[in-house]
Amino acid sequence: MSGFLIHYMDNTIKLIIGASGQIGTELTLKLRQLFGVDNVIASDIRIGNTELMAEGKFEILDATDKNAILNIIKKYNISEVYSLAAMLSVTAEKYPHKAWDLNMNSLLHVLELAKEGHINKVFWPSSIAVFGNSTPHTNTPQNTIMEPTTVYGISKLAGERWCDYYKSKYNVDVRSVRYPGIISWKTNPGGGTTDYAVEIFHKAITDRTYNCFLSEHTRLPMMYMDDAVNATISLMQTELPINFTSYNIAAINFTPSEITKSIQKHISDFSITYAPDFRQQIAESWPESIDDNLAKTSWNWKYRVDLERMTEIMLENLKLRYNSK
Ligand code: AKB
Repeated sequence: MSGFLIHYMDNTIKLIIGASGQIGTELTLKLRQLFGVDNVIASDIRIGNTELMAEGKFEILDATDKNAILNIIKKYNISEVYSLAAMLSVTAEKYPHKAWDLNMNSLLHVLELAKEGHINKVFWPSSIAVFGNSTPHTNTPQNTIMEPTTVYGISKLAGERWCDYYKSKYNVDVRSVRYPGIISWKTNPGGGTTDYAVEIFHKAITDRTYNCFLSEHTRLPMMYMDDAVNATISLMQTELPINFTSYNIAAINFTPSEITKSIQKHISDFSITYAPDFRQQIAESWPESIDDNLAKTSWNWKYRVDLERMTEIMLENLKLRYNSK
């Protein structure tokens, strides 16, 4: 992973719940690099990719089982938990009750464990899905109208309120950002509306064409994985006062047509077709761009990877992967 090389003086043991997922995988790898393999415990309900499994400790864990989480906390003397297990926007529409159960209980268990004094610090991801049709779509402010229309968005908004409640009522140190769509090549996303922006790179290499489930001019906020991981770790490490629970963070934003043009600079015969489906409605309810001034001024957040650089990194790494098969 390119990017930041800050070294932190921190020997606390960290547990990642949902470590086999898209963000979990790369967050775990980066935390191990920064804090030492023995100080980072990965866990998930399913095993992760070869790199994640080969490198360090891994536990099979059901994020909805509070006792199982507590047992791992005690076993490894964990003091920080990154609680990433969640069902994303598209899958959550298919299984609303299961999604609510997973997204809420996994968070509430960790907040309770922090309240009971078993752990000192919690990271929990929120999302741009907390916003809805009535939210201003351009430069969406930190504090604004929030009327999410998806089960996933409702669970993220409720989660933000729970985090805030535990923070103000029980003094739990819980930190959070609202991730936009995250783009990466190591682990695929699964079940999200922004997943097209990863699929398109795979298809550009394997098929030279992509049939997009969003329409040509649907603009969404996005971020390259290194920036998302950097945001997460720097928020967890900052000693500056963290007064707000879930921070807006922003990097790039683009439409399917714009990302196509960026890919065509490297693969000139790449083409795209459009067949918008039910995911179009979800995308249209979300912001096009995000105002992240509060994160910038509160804990010095800044993204690094723009659309052109991200396209280069994605194509370079995926070409290597497909050529080695
Ligand atoms: C999704 O598309 O559901 C996620 C998100 C924006 O949180 N990537």
